[in-house]
This record gives sequence, structure tokens and C-alpha cells, in this order.
Amino acid sequence: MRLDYLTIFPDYLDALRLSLPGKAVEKGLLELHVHDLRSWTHDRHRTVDDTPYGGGAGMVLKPEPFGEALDELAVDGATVVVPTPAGRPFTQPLARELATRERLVFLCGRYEGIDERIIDRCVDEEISIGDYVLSGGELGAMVLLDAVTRLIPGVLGHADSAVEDSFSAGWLDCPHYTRPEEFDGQRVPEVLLSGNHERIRRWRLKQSLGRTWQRRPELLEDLELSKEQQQLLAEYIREQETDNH
Ligand code: 9D3
Repeated sequence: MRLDYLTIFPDYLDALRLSLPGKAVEKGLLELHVHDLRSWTHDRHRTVDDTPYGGGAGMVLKPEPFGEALDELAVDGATVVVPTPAGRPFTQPLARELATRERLVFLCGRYEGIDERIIDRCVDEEISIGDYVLSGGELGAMVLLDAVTRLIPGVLGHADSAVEDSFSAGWLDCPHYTRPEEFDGQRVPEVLLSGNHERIRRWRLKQSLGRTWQRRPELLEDLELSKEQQQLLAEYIREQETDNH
């Protein structure tokens, strides 16, 4: 997989080299190219932005530098992605879809955004990472990049298999504990010390389903629970109700 990244803050992306996508690059599973948008300007001040037609506050990123950059970078059926708060909500299924593409090009917006003619002509996906306001597209693109690259086969080790993950299953993760058995008067749940793998599996599944029911009930609506899963969730809810009385 090859990823290209167009930004006016190329240094921002250095953090990626330290993390999972960086490891994928070292392993030769991923090519990561960060480009300074100003390389495709021709004036003395390397201008990338201008005032908006129609007036109003802020600046808009000019179309020409993106246009010229994409003439070079968006070849061979590359998918062009713009992180934007007005985009399609990012989810694990969308991450899986992007992970099937051989080439992705991310355009990072700043100020009020990118001239819409670039979006109309060159962009395949506009994606939002959530309903809050960031100051630019770089962090959004880094989030997309991280979620996508960890799905490339070979990027994750066995211990951290993407298959077993929370959200891959469609529900939240169970709680985790490590030594010591007692910390500040709080004991690790007894079942986890029992060595009974079947009991442990059922406890973890029950915690996952129970937490999802408490914290993200809308996730359960999209799931077809097995008989066992329904039973464990019913137990969790019943225990919760007894606790509250
Ligand atoms: C001040 C301009 N805002 C008017 C309502 C619009 C706006 C434009 C650009 C707000 C934020 C941004 C910068 N954010 C991103 O580029 C961004 C983003 C986000 O802010 N939230 C969630 N996902 C994303 S992906 C890119």
C-alpha cells in the first residue's frame, strides 16, 4: 500500500514515523510519502491560500497547488481522501474498505477549507473523524491513516490481532487486569484467577456485552446476538438491576 499526504505542515506527520504506521514502513508493508503543498506554488511567497469569494472571515486553500500536486500523485487509480468535519462519519467498516485500496492520497485542509472545485473534480471520499472541531485536517488524516494501516496484513503482531478487537466484533472491549492481585484495596475479579478458561471466556463476553448495553446501547441494535450472548447480557442486566435496589 502507498499513502501520500499533502499538507502545509509536513513536520506534523513526523509523529507517524514513531508509531504503528512507521513500523509498517520499516517492514516494507507500507510506503508513506509526506509532501509540502507549497512545493506546488510558483510565486515568491509560496502562497497556498486566498480570501473567500462572497466575503466572510478566514481563508480558503487555493485550487492550483492541489491540482498540480494531484496531477503528479493521483495516478494509477489512487483514492483521494479529504478529512473534513462535513464528511462521511469514519467507522471501522470504512477503515476496512480503505484498507483494500492500493494507493490513498490525503489532502489536509487548513483555515476554512479547500476550494470546492478540487473536491468536485479530484476527491473520492470526504471523511469526518467525529463531531467536534479540530483546527485542521492533519490530525484527521493521521487518525484515518492509523486505523487503515493496522489492517494491512502483517502490520500487527499475533498478540494484537485486529480480528479479536473491540469494534471488529461490533461491541466494546471487556476490562483488563494485570499484577498485583490487590491494588489499593481493590481485588482482581476472582474468575480471572481461576484458571478456568471457559468461565473466563464467558465472563469477558458478558462484560463486553454489558458495557456495550450501558455505554453504547445503539451498537447493540445492529447486532444479531447468539443464544449464549443473549443469555449473558440478560444476566448482566439482571445483576445490574439487583445492584440498584
Ligand atoms: C471555522 C470553520 N468551521 C465553520 C463551522 C468549519 C471548519 C472547517 C475546518 C471546522 C474545522 C475545520 C478543520 N477540521 C478538519 O479539517 C477536520 C475535522 C474536524 O474538525 N472534525 C472532525 N473530523 C475532521 S477531519 C478534518
